[in-house]
Amino acid sequence: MMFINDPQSKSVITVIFLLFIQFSCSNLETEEEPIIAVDSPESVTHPMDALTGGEMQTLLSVLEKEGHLDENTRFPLINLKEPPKSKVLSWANGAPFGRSAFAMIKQGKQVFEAVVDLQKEEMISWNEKEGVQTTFLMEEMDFATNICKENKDWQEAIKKRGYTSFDDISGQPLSPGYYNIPEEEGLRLIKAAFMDHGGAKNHIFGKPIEGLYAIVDIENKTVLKIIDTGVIPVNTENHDYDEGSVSGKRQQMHAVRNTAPTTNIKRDGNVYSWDLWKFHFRIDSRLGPILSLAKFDDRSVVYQMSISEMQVPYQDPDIGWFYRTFMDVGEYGFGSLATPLLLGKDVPEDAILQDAILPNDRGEATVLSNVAAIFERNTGKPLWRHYEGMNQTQESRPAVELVLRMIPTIGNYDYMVDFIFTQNGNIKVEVGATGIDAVKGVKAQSMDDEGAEEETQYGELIAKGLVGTYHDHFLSFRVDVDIDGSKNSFQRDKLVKTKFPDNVPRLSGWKVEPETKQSEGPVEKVMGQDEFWRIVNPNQKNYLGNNTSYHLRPGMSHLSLLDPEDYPQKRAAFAARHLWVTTYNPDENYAAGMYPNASKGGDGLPNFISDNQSIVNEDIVLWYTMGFHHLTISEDWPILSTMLYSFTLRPFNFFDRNPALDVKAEFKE
Ligand SMILES: [Cu+2]
Repeated sequence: MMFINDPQSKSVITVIFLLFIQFSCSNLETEEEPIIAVDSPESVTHPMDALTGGEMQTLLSVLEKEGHLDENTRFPLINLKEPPKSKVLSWANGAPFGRSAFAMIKQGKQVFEAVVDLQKEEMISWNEKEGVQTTFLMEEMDFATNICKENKDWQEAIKKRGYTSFDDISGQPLSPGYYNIPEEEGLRLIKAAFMDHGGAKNHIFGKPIEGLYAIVDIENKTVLKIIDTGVIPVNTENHDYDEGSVSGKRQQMHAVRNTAPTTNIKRDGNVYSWDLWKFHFRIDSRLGPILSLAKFDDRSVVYQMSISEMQVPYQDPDIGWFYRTFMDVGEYGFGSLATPLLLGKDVPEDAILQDAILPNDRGEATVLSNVAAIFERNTGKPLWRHYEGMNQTQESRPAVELVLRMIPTIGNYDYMVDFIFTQNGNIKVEVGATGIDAVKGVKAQSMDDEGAEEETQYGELIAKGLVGTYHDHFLSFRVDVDIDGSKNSFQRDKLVKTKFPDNVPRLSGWKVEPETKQSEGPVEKVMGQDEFWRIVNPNQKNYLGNNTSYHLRPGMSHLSLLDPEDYPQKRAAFAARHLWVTTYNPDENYAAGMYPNASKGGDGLPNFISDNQSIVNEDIVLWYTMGFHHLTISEDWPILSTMLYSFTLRPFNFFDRNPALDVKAEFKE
């Protein structure tokens, strides 16, 4: 979910939102020069490198030459069109490679997709896409909230709430979802909710102007409807972080530092090496961090890994809330909303920070400073250890890790996305959810108040007059595994109860029954059935004759509870299963399809698996759902402590023995 502040009141705009508002025009009518135009081509040294500013300029030049660039042309998405996988895999360092760009183009109501060869400066394809809604543009989000203020009904509703000026009121440009509502059919809508940001220092979500919502028709530049369900008194409390501590006794602490000033990280262009790991990293405006070609000891583990989509459905049937089922990656963009990382706070003091160069609405390159970090850390835990009581010997090895981090902020929520590499061959994906709960203004100040029960049916009272609405977060990670090569199978090792022989005094135990999944589809996990998920290379064996494999070790993960026939569920079908397996297809990158905004469902994974291809000894892709229900609590307010969720890829008979055996007990100076 996204928030754009009223440009008239920049005092409360955080640094990052200021940055983004600068990137976009303040409304659809005006034009502004880009703040930063990067037109000198940075060096591209790897086929997976993100587009440079110079390449974005080349894309625009080719479109202009072909007559496809005019004043109304906007770019909801521009990113690298990767070379074919076979070419990337056979590419040798220093050899030439092709460069192409993909562009999603919006010209008025029309949507086009273009692929441009950046070296030949030629158009490869130009296709119109009908019946789809693109990712929102920054300028549309600004426009949607500003136009409401010019609407008479909106002004009346605000005056009715005691406001004489509109200066302290901000709008939230919310995506509309899809609900088969005839008067909304085919329109490009933003649904807006409003906040009073007067006097707010840290965040502005504590003073919702509840009961007042607007539906804005972006394409026709009109307010379709103002909805006023009645006045709810606007919260007057102070929600600043330095107010209202629980104990009032906490003292400033002596420094607790995690520093690794002697870096073991080597960087060659966008290829990083650390310990036995090597991988490529780039930042994409839609997906955020993309990890490619991850190898351990020169053996392939992952061809590519990134988030592919996220859905955040709220659970309140209220007219101002039911539609809130945000698809943050495809509707807003995880890379374009990446935020600066603060050394010593968001990341360790000696982290290496990296900028992103991403396109704005007009396709011009802009720089987002310090939005990615790479660092190593000593976990303070043993990687392995044993105390041998028989002879009183002890051996321990310290567990150090490499972490790659970005933190997109999608309006009220901040998502820390980490890729973590360990010396024993694991890759862990960890997401930390923090930021601000989306709250609904209610009359109840306490659960003892009359009416409080009714007002808290779909959320908890987390501050006076504020209900944290129940919701979920479902993230789909696309993991193109290449375990020792591209041809892999997916195996479920099911643990089954066994009956011990009658001559054994004990009754039962368990053994493993492996099952190779035959064709594309979701993995239906049965409650009470313990199983291990493995990606197996049927063509490679370790020295003991076991096929090499990696274990996908899931973390705690919840599934969607929505009705399968419900539109939000159909639009984010991925959220109803823990895991999906498909064959590799370079055009299948987004779990809910290329155009999730106002989609009716069916695209993405349900479409990818519809041809039911064999996945045995094939190039396969895993789609892991990291889902969590959020029961809001008073400790969430006024800001959420970071909650962590993760899954891990862990070697499973991939090595002949423990690959961390030779980790040294001492660090060198
Ligand atoms: Cu939440």
